[in-house]
Amino acid sequence: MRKFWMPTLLMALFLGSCQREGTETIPVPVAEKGNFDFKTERSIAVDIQFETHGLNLQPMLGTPVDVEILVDGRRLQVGRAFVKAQGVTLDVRVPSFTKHAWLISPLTKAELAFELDHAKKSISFEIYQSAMGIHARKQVSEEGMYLHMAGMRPEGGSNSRDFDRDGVDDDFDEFPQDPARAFTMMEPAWGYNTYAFEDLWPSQGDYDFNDLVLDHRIRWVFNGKQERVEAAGELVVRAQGAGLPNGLAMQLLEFTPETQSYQSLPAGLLGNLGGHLSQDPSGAANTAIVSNHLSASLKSYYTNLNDVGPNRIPDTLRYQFSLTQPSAAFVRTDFFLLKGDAATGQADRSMEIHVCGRPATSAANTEYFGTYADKTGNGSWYKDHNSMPWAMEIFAAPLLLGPNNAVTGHNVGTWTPFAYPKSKVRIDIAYPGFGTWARSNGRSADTWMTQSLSDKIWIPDWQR
Ligand SMILES: [Ca+2]
Ligand SMILES: [Ca+2]
Ligand SMILES: [Ca+2]
Repeated sequence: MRKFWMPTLLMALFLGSCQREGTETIPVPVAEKGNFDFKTERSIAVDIQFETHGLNLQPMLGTPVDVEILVDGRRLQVGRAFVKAQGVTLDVRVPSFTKHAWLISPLTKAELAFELDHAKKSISFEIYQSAMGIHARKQVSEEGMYLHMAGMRPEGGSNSRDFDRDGVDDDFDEFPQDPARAFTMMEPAWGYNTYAFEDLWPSQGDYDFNDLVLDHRIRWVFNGKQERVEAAGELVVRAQGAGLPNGLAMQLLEFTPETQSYQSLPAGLLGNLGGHLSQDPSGAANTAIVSNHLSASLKSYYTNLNDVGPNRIPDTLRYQFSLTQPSAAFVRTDFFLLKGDAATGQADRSMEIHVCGRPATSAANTEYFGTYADKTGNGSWYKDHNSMPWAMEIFAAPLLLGPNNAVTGHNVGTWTPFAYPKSKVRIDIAYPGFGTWARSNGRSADTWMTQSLSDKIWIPDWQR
């Protein structure tokens, strides 16, 4: 179970090319064998079983352990778990470029440092990160950590101040009188992730990834057992192609670190939809509709594309949902485009365009798979014959490296939104590191999204 996934050394290949009228032929940067899913993040599963190391953390029960990473010279909290009798377990999403992580006890300031790299090494604690390997950077003594963490705790402290008896101390319980809720985590921890879509699927797109551009963040509520119970999120529609009456939908998926893949969750988990989420009439498991016609759903129509560029403040669509039972799974929200049908003026529920590597729902018409440029099949989802995706979710964190901005609607520290390419400008032209990143299966140039050619991207007016 606690296996490291050891990436095999893969040859970088140029497969195929993109021939477009009036432009030169440029090799498309693709990953070999199509097994690269263009992820700009890692999911790290942390599982520290203190008991197996003979440690008694009784005095620490109910107190948090935080995960912090280094971003732009600052350490930022990206996850939190609470010490249980058995140990600490949690999962966090971090940007791919993350090289170091720390586990911190806010109570005692004790910390463990970890280095994330591609090597497979044994570790003193049961901490694993399946895709790239996570191992102890310094051999911090377990005994030392125990003494330090435990020694700071007042006598008889454990659970003595847990009013609602959910296993989380009042001092750290965000809902101290609610046994069903204990704490919240924003994902990403700052800023927004950006979904960027091509909407010509199953035909080949032009790789400018601006037919629909959405910023997204979500705040999950956990109970004292580290299980997810409900969430609320925001979708900021930043750019939209004018051609089709596209829609947007959401499904809940489970992410499995061991295989770095997404699976369906048991049906019926998604409940109590609110805000801009409504029942999906297709009956597909754990899905909801955001909009059957995004342009019509928005207060003002805008494209933010073509020769005009971004000229409108984007609308923010807010939503909430709950889980019908608390889930310990690594639940992820997957927003997918419903392709517009010009004949009906509505989105076609059966034409789903997902971020690559994420499975279609049962409502998708499978007859489209394998047609035109689509090569979905054999466990590979939504990549074309050049192994390029139709959609990506670009993790927010690296964009903190950008300039300071007080962004209207995005006023989150120094976070800078992903600047999408101008119309007809391929993403690997606008972002010179993209090709290196793709050809290396994400090993190199993992901060490609921070280095663009300024005349190839749109920098929104409202950003300045
Ligand atoms: Ca409590
Ligand atoms: Ca509580
Ligand atoms: Ca496009």
